[in-house]
Amino acid sequence: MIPERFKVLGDPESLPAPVAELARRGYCILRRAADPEFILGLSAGLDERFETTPFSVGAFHGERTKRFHRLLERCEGSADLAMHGSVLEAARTILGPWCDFPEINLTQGVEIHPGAPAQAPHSDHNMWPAPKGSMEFCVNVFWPLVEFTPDNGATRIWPASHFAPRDLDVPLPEPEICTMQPGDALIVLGSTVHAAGANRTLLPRRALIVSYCLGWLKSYENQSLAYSPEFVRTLEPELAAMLGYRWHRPNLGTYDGQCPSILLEDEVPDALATVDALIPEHEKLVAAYAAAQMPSMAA
Ligand SMILES: O=C(O)CCC(=O)C(=O)O
Ligand SMILES: [Fe+2]
Repeated sequence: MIPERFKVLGDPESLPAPVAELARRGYCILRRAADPEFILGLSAGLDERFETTPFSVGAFHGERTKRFHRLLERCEGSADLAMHGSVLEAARTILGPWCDFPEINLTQGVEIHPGAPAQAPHSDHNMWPAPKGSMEFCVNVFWPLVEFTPDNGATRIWPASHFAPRDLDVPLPEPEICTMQPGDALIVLGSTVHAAGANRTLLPRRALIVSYCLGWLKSYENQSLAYSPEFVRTLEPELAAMLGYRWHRPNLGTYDGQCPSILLEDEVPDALATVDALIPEHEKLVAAYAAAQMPSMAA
């Protein structure tokens, strides 16, 4: 069984396996999605960044956790994770029915330090105050940089919790503990209840998070402030688009009335025409209205 909203994706049997599992269970783990050596190399390059990052403030993020953002600029190689083929296919397939293309919601390095209590179980889509149940708002991907164990805070997941909004009066059942190795990737729907576990060991539990959301939403991290045009010019166009450097029909995320990819050109004119970026339905409406005006204009 899959929730009603995924029926638009077609026959579950013909979906890529991770997407079918996301639709059925609300999460999936891709084992060995990346080379463990590559992941350990990324982690080694982040020692100083984690060292200098202050502890988070507030009970949700957790005061025994460290988190930093703007990963694409701060962690060389992280663009490969953001653009990982199977992960991106899953994000695009799940979010595709409701937007032209997904955008990056956030990129984050996270350390759950010794003594950190378990995080409050939550669904990440609750950051958007809109009715839930008819579409997915985001797809999150956790890349462990160390082994995730039941003792060091491995992510906890409540399977099938993506079927219906959670009733806060009903206690949650026992979660699945996502034990994983560097190189694995855990993909979680925005509707699925999950949380970081408690760290009862002596070492931090370290991971990277890449979250994708509907291309027309306000994202957790303001991507186009996080990454300057000078930096984005160094990225591939599909990733630049997911960082706010492509407009989203109809007429969203524009710069001076045009597609913001203009900022990636060598010269940006000071005087620009405002250009339509409509969806076919709007184009038809506008054209039909213009056609209906023709006779009276001629008279
Ligand atoms: O780090 C984890 O295992 C989960 C973190 C999480 O869900 C969050 O910060 O929203
Ligand atoms: Fe979360």
